[in-house]
Amino acid sequence: MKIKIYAVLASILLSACGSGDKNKNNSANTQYFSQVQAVGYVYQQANGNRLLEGQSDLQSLSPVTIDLPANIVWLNSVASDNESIWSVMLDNGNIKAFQVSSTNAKEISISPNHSDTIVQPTLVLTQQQQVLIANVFADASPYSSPVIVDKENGVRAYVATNGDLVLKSTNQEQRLSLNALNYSRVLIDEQKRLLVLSQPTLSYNHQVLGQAHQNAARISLVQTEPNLEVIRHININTPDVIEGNPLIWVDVDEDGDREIITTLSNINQGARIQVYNEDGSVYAQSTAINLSYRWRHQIAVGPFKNASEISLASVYIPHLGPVAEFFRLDDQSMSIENSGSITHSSHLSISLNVDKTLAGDFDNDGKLELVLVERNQQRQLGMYEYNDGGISLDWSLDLAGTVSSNLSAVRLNNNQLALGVGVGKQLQVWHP
Ligand SMILES: [Ca+2]
Ligand SMILES: [Ca+2]
Repeated sequence: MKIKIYAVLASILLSACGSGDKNKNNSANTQYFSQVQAVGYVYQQANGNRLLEGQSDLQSLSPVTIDLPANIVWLNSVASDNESIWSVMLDNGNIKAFQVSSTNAKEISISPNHSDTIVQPTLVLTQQQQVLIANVFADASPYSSPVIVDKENGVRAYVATNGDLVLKSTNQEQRLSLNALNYSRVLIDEQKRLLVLSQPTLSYNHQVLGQAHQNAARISLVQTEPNLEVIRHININTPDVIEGNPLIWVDVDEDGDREIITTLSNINQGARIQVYNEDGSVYAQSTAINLSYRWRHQIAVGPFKNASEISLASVYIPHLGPVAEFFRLDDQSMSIENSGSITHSSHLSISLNVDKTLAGDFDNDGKLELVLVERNQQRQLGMYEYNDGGISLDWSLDLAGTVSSNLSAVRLNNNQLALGVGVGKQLQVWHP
């Protein structure tokens, strides 16, 4: 695999670091940073798992509501002691940030504060309290978020528009000609290895992210140290493809090795959940839907049923007739309990926003809730719990408007959870 290393004139690039006062008609510049304190991804965790640790009682809180001049497309959050910082990417390209507490919200500076293209942001808070968007604006795909590889030195990895996977720091750039999908998430583990979708394919004509976004025929496992290099490609054999981008890369059976959770689809059977070992062998797989053009949306891995069992929460056919599914993962059985149809869903329409859902304990009862959006009006969040008889709507939060962004949640330093969502021109945050 070809690696190109470019020396970059760090002094020139550092001088381009934004002050937050940039002329908003100019394209945003890529910023260099170091000593990262906290990172906020639209998909919550850098391993793709949309699960929050910690707990809070959101039902006892009134939301803090912030008015904005345009609709919120993407929402990111990080903790700042027992308060939190929220950034919004608006549909006019403006980017704003707010420091939020249980009773108050104040606007704070963020850099850049405008992007000519709507990007999927990664929010960074440095130890010097700078609030930054970590995206690379020169050649990065706007449909993918950069991941922070090295917090101390601000090294990040991203998918370029030409399909390269790029590792970038202030004074060095390494590129891998990976044929990565432009919407692929870049996941990372504790060894600074990356997981990326690659090898676009048109072999199955059903794209849940939008017609312009092909499916993937390959998962690439990549090392970043000592050099950016492919460890292994896991090839998906026809007629199967990987449909959608919410890969999850966690150790589901606590044997020390991570598993890779994917949604595979084909024209004959629709979608199934397939879990790979890192060597490319199959760890477990679910049964298929057995209807073509029907998708499953894998969301979060955690102890949904009880503390001693690890399950995957997924939504079956999220657009047409959603069913919440919990697959047992830790014993490889993929045994499943269905709720029957539910009135909320995780992916409300064909779009790149697969993040209108997450999981955590938001009512302080020690059990996880799967948070979904009401399907018709999209003005309510539903909190679904795994019960002995199946899955039920436990409680809900009414919203001030229609959901327009991803859901975002953050664990504060006191272990409490805050939850936020963009509803058109308003940001609502339930903050303990
Ligand atoms: Ca494992
Ligand atoms: Ca709970």
